[in-house]
Amino acid sequence: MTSQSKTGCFRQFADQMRPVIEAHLDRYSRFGRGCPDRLQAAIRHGLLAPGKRLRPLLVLSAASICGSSPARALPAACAVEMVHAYSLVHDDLPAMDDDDLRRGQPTCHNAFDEATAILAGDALLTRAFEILAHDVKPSELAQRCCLELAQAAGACQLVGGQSDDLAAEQRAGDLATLERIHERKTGAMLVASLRLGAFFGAARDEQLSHLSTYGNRLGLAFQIVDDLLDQTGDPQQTGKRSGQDTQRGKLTFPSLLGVDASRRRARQLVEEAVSVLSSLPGDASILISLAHYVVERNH
Ligand code: GRG
Repeated sequence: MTSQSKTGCFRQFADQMRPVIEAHLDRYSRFGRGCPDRLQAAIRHGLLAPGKRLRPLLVLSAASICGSSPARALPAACAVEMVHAYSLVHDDLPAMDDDDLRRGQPTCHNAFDEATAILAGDALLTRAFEILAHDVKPSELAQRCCLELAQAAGACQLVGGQSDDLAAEQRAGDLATLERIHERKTGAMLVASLRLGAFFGAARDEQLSHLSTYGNRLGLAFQIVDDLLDQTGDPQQTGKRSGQDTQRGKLTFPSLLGVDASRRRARQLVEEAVSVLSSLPGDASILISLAHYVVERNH
């Protein structure tokens, strides 16, 4: 099977749902009275810049595979993208990765200023939980989504992974350490996206556990490809500068394993991810195709 046909199903779903997700993100990032114009512009700069919308697409795919209409899960999909956008805005700051290009545009602190970028990130993070609390019904489902997302974005997962990643700069490390960092920094938000979507379909514990395994393997494969793109990618396509990881002395998969073994590890992780989907009752073709897209992507 060609790579185009393996990824076609996801691409078709993404092309159909991305404009819907983006219309909701547009609406959710208009704050009204009280929000300073410059702050709102910075929030929208970080959020609405052309991203892949992978996490919201995972929410909608998991909702669908577990028997819910994807439309019902749209507020949760937007909440996850808002947390992701906050993490990118803060990751790009001078105190963290100090990047000047993101999603093909100047990073938020470059387009505005550092204080405004910090506040834009803060506002994106809090808006995510406002959306869940306000727009997810019934309230028990909203509470469950808030808890899951807060844990994934918190000190033991996304923030903890980021902290360990920064601490690992310029230091030697092994594969187990690297994978543990990225299971939290990259994987936790992918796992949370899938679980939030599955909550809408009232998935059983066993289904949730399979989706978590899929998300964990997908997260590691995604990160390996991200590291490879930093080394070998085309900035015109990735929308960010290449070679940043090497420059900062980051612990990465290609620096530990080499390029070829990293590619093999990413493919192996995708096979593992796909294999757990066969035990799910719904049609998993979008998630299978998405996993292949993650290793084939060039941005
Ligand atoms: C600041 C708490 C905090 C965390 C930052 C997201 C993150 C953690 C760092 C971004 C740097 C990075 C390269 C992370 C690895 C993978 C990743 C999350 C890439 C960006 O996600 P994509 O490729 O981006 O889905 P788009 O722009 O398409 O949404």
